[in-house]
Amino acid sequence: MAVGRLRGYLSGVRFQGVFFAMAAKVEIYTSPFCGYCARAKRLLSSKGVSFAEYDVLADPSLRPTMEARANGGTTVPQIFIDGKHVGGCDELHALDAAGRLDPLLA
Ligand SMILES: N[C@@H](CCC(=O)N[C@@H](CS)C(=O)NCC(=O)O)C(=O)O
Repeated sequence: MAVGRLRGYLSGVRFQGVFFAMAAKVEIYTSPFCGYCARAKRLLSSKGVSFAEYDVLADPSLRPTMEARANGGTTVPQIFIDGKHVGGCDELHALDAAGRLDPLLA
C-alpha cells in the first residue's frame, strides 16, 4: 500500500489530504532468455501491475535469498506478492484462472 499527501488548488479552492493507494508489492526473480519469466511478467503487465524484478543471472548473489524465500525453489521465475510466495509462472497463471490473483493484487 502506498501512502502519500496531496496538496493543491482546484478552481481557486485549496485542498489537501492523504491518499492511500492500495497496490500489492510484487517481486519476481528472473533470468534473461527465460520463457516462463517472460510469460509471468506479461501476465502481470497485462493487469497494469508494476513489479520489482531481480535478475539472478546478472547478480548470482540473489540466488540463495530467492531459494530461501521460495522454500527451496531453484527455478525462475519465483514470484512474491506482499512478501508471500506465490510460486512460478504456472502457479501465477493457475491463481489467475481460479480468479484468485486479482484479489491478491488489489
Ligand atoms: N514450472 C515452472 C518452470 C520454470 C522453469 O523451468 N524455469 C527454467 C528457466 S525458463 C529454469 O529455471 N530452469 C533451471 C532449472 O530447471 O534448474 C514455472 O512455471 O515457473
